[in-house]
Amino acid sequence: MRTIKIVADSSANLLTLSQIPFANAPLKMITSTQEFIDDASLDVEQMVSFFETYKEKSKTSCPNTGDFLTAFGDADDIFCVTITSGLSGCYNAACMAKQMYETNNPGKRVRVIDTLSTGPEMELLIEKLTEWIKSGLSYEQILPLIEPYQEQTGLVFMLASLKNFAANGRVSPAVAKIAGMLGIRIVGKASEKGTLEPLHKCRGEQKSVEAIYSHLKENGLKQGKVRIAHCQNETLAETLKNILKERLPKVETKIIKCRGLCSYYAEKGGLLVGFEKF
Ligand code: X90
Repeated sequence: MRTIKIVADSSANLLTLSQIPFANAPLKMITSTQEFIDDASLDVEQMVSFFETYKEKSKTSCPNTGDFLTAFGDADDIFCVTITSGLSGCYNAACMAKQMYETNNPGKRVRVIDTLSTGPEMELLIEKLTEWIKSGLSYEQILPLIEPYQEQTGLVFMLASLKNFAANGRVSPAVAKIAGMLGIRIVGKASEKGTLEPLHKCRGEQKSVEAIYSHLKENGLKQGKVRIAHCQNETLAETLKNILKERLPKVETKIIKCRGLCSYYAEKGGLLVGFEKF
């Protein structure tokens, strides 16, 4: 029997999977004096509090090739799920790791998947991969199913600030300015190219939740799955969950806490919503 493993960078907010061998390749949040590694040992709440008051420069860095090789371990067949190549070097590092792994271990295979997204949309794909593997499909049978499934999922989010996006040159200063205004929440989506696309400026959280709901509905959600990742905003995540329960009772919703990377960019209060377009 060939062993199958799923590997994901830490932006997927997953540390373990209960049914399938899994490894997390951690990103890092870096300041001039400290490094936060986004693995199981990270105290996310402490990190968020730290960045709330930290005024100096900070940045993030993706796992390197070696980190991905460590995550691959010695599995025969690997699905390696990464954050969008439009905003991070993760995908490239994973591709280099794939080349080395396959060269050094003839017969072993790695499929690197650029999700053009992050967080809960990555989680949906990982759940789907798990489902396929558990149902007995082989690696070869699963490969052609991945892209069509990716086309059926989306990511919408609500952020109170784009401070860390702007600081790292991942969004234009003009967009960051809007998101910095008191009480204004930016609702946006992952674009087709895997970049941040602002959709609405909302006054207050309740309006932003309604904007998220409308987006889900307009993009085809009827009975599919929704995964809500939040950065210390359980209340708003619950609000959205209740709206979905009431208006689209067939939808199955799960709430997740952001780990380090998503928390760093989403900042306190931020919400990321992965959904199926059916
Ligand atoms: O390589 C690195 O240093 C990581 C850079 C990651 C930048 C994006 C993180 C996004 C976190 C915030 C809202 C979602 C925006 C999604 C756009 C595709 C989550």
